[in-house]
Amino acid sequence: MDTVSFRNTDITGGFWKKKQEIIGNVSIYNILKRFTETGRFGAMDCKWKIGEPNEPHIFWDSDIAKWIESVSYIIEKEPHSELEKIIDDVADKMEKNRLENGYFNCCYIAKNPDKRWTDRTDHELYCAGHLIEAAAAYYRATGKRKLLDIMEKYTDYIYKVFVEDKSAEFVTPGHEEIELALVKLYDLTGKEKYLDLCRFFIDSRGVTDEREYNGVGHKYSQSHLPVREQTTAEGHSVRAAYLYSAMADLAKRINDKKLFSACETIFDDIINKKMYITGGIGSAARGEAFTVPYDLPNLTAYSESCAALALAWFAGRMTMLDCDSKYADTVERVLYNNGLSSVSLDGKSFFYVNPLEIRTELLERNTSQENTIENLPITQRREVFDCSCCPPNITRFIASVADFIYTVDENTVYVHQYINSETKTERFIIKQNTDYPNDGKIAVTVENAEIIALRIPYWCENFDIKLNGEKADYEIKKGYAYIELKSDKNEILLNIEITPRIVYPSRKVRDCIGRAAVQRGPVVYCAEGVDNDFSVISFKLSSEPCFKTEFSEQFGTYVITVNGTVPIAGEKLYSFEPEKRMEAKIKLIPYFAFANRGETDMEVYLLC
Ligand code: FUB
Ligand code: ZN
Repeated sequence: MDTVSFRNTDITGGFWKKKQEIIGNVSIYNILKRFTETGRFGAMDCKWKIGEPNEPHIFWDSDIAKWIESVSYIIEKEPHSELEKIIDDVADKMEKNRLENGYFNCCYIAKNPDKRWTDRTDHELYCAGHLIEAAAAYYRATGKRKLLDIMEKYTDYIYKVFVEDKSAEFVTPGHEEIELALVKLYDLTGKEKYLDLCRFFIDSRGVTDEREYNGVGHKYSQSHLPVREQTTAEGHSVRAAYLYSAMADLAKRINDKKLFSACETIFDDIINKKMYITGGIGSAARGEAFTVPYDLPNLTAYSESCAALALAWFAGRMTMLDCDSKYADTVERVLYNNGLSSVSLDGKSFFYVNPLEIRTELLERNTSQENTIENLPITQRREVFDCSCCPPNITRFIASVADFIYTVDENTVYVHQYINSETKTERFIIKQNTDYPNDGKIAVTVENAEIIALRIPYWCENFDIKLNGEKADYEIKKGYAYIELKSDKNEILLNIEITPRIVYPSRKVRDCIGRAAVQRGPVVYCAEGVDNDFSVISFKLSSEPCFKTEFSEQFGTYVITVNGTVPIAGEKLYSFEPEKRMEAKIKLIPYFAFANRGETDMEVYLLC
């Protein structure tokens, strides 16, 4: 099964078109501005001297690279000479300032080029990986080779240092990323050497006796076991999900069943024990990491934006190996929740951390106890962070969101995501007309396919399917409805009932005991203080909830009102009387839109 690249698809309207417009018209310019002001673009001159402002950071290259990659995806659809000029300028600087052997890292070259490859924790390979992805994307978008040539020469040098000479002071990257980038470079160039290098890094992880990362143990960088023996998601969650994505990529390219099986076992561990309802992963701030199963606190949820995006990339790759809806369901969970909460509705600012609860009265804890481990997440998005990995990751994710829609094989089209769009591959022409997720009606026309497989989302209770106006015959396999197509051109109407539903988390999730969330289709909801004149944490859902929905232009989807009760004021700290409650209605908004109207309380899980 092959993926259908976003390059083959135009998103022609609806929910994601608007999101892409905001990314293309606002976010990439705002990030450009903030990355310029903070010295990131200037650092590509590699001239920084001690005492000067804007000291380059070990992964500034990756910030620039992800911005280039995002822009490449956008200009591939709509050329833009000024943006190209900025990228060409970066390529010129890299060409001028790289070392003779091809090495480039703006921080090392400015500060200590002779120390290169001495510190596994120092992100050189992570930066190289992002630059490779950027170079491949820019070449595909424009046909310009300079950046690609620079990165091919650099990759050849990395191959020499790590595989041939073994002259670096470590064997595998402390932060995975280059592995999946090497697969992209291999796919673009067809050069086996790049796949071999990816395989070298993946096969060596957890095998060689590398020193512990910052004293936090081998699990932090997934180096505790050879990858094919790993069964649980461990350590820093972005590192982990990038590695798992690359493992899935490699498993597909070399048809490695053991590697695929490790990916599936780890994936199941994530979605069954370590993932938030929003698709967030890495619940602990300490180490930005996975912790033990079911340890999913709401107030202190870390849930880094990059980690959720990486989970979607991992899941998307797994879809190519096995058409089981658990993968595309997970992509969808990220898409409409943690993926989108990462960026403000106006596209200007970003969350790095995505909590599931905000209690403004507790913020004092942050200011009165500086330097404690348990800092509460910030409550408002920011335009840039000192560590600003998330903003340009979100832009490249949304710009290429159509990557997630289809996979195909010789005669079958598999539809994983429902997005209003038009697609042309060498063989198939496919169109989707839909207002999903606001509405569950999806009209798909497909030409030249013999079978179409439609994902029936995990949250769906009722659906029907028509083929060319008649009730369709279908067979459900692993969450997909398979329909045989008898004509060359077919119209399929999938109608999925979308109504608000209550989601009860496992009682093993300590923070959620006695609480439940509300979900409408794939969209998870939350309550904000600004909409409700009582404390949202004390609202209790009725046992016979009556949902009312109303479309909100501001959020681009529905808001929900539901009935329940709130405590009558005046409770004592301790009392021999049970709490008295009165009827109330609570307004819920999509989780992805929280914190767009000033600092206010927020709850995903309501008492039930
Ligand atoms: O270390 C590079 C990036 O910065 C990681 O992926 C994020 O978690 C943040 O720590
Ligand atoms: Zn990040």
